[in-house]
Amino acid sequence: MSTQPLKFVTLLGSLRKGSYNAMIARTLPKLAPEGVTIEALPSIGSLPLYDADIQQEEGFPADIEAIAEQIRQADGVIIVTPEYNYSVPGGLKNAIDWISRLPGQPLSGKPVLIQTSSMGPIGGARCQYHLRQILVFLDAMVMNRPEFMGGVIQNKVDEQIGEVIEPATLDFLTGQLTAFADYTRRVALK
Ligand code: FMN
Repeated sequence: MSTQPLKFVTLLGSLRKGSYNAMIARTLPKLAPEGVTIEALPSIGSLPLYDADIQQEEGFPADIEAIAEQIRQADGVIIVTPEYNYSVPGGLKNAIDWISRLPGQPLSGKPVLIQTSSMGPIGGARCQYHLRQILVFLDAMVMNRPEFMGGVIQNKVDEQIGEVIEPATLDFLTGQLTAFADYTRRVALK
C-alpha cells in the first residue's frame, strides 16, 4: 500500500456549541495515522435553505463555494453528525443539497467516511443508513466498514476539554481512520 500523504476534511452535522459530534471531529486530527492530516470544513450554519431561485439569481452562497473547494482539494471527507428524528439533521441535508448542485459535483467519486453519534444507545445508526442512501445518488465512495456509531456519546467525552476520552472509543476511531486512509489510497488507484 502506498504511503502517499492524505488530507481529509470533516463536515459537521451539528450546529450547537456544546456538540458531542464537534468533540469527535475535534479529536480526530490527533488520532490520524502518519501522513494523514484532518481539517474542519467551515460551519454549515450560515447556509440559506436551498432554493433554486437563489442559486439562479444570486449564485451559490460564498460559504458553500468555500466548503466545496475544500472538498475538491481533499482526498476524503469525514461526515460527523448526530441523528435527528431517526434521520439526517436538516442542516446537513441542506448543505449536501447545495453541494450537489455545484458544477462538477464535488462529492462525486470522493471517498467518504460517515461517523454518527447520539445520546441514544444505537449512536445514530438510522441516520447513518439514510445518509448512505443520499450519497449513493451523489456517487460518493462511502467506506462500508468499519462503521462508527457512537452510542451514549455523552459518557465518552470530557466536556471540559471538549474531546473524546473513553479509551475503547479512541481505539476504535484510530483503527477506523487507518482503514479510511487505506480505503482512500485504494480508491485513488482506480
Ligand atoms: N437522538 C437519537 O439517538 N435519535 C434521534 O432520532 C434523535 N433525534 C433528535 C432530534 C432532534 C431535533 C434533537 C435536537 C435531538 C435528537 N436526538 C436524537 C438527541 C441527540 O442524539 C442529541 O441531542 C445529541 O447530543 C445531538 O448531537 P450533538 O451533541 O452533536 O449536537
